[in-house]
Amino acid sequence: MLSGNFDSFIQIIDSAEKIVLLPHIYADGDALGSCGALGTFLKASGHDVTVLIQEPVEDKLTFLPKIAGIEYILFDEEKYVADDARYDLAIAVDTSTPDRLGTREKVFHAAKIQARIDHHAAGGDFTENTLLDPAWAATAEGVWLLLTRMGFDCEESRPEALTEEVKRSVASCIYTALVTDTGCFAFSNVTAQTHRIAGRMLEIAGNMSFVYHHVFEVKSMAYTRLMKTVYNKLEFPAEGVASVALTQADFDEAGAGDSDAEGIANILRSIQGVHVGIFVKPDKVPGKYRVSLRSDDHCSVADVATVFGGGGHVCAAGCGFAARDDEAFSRKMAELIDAVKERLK
Ligand SMILES: [Mn+2]
Repeated sequence: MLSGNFDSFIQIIDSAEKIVLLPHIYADGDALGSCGALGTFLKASGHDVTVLIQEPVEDKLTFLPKIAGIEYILFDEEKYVADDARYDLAIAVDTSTPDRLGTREKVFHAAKIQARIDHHAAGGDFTENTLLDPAWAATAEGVWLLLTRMGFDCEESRPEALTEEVKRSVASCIYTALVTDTGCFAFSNVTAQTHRIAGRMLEIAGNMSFVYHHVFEVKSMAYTRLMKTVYNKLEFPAEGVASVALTQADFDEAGAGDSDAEGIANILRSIQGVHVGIFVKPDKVPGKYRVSLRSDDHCSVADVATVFGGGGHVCAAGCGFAARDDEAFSRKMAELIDAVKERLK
C-alpha cells in the first residue's frame, strides 16, 4: 500500500530550486538508476539538481553514468560543511534508514526540506515527506509513477526541455533499476505493473540487452578465482545442507573483496536437493566471521540466525560468530549445522 501522496510530493519538488538526490551507500542499480532518472528529468525541468554518491560506482554499473543525463558526484566530506543548508530539498532515494546515507546524512538534514522515495517496507519513518510502496519491485517503479504525474509521458503537458534524448536517458535508467532489483524479472516482487513499465521503457529507449550483459553476465576475474575456491571447499555436512567457509587467505589469493562474495549462499541453495545454503566468510575484525544463510520452505533460517544473535527473513538471514583458532572455528561450524538440522523439515 502506498504511504504518502504524489500531489504533495510534487508540490515539494516544484517549490524547490536546488535539489540533492541521495541514493543509499554502496548504491545498487535501483538506487543509481532511480537517481539517474529522477535527476535527469528534474534537470530538464529547470531544477538545479545534484546526485551525490558515497562511493565510486561499482564496476558492473559503470555504464549507468554514461546513459544518465546527469552526473553522479562523489561525496567529498571536506567540501560540505555541517549545517550548511545549501539545498532547498534533499531526497533520500531507495534508502530505508538514515544511516544508509553514510556520511551524507548531514547533507540530508542540512537541507531546508527532507523527502524520501523508497520501496523498503522495513525501516524508519525518518521524514514526513515520504513516498513509499512496498509493492513496487524497485524504487524506480515509484519514480516512473511520479514522473508520469509530472507530465513525463504526456505529449501535451511535458516540459519543453524534455527532448527525445532526455526521455531515452530516463527510460534507460529506470529499466536498469528494474532489471537489477528484480534479478532480471525473476524475483517474486515482480508484478504486472513492473512488466508494463519495463515494456514502456523499451518503447522509449529501444534495445536494452546490454543491461543484462553488464549486470548479470559479466563476471570479474577476482569473482571467478574466488568461485574456484568455493567449489573446492564445498561440503554437504548433512542431507539437504550445503556449506562453504572461506578464509581471508582465500579472498587475498583471489584478489577478491566483499562484493565478489555476494550471492554465494544463493548459489549453494540452488543445488538440487539442497534446502539450506550456509556461506561463512571472515569479518573485517580478525577472529570474527559472518554467516549468510539461504533456504527454501523446508527451514526458517531466520530462526537459525537468531540462535547466533543475528536475524533476517525466513528464507534469507545472517549472523556472526567469533573463533580464535581452527578448533574453535570447527566447533562453531558444527553448532551452526546442528542448529540448521534441528529446524530442517
Ligand atoms: Mn531498491
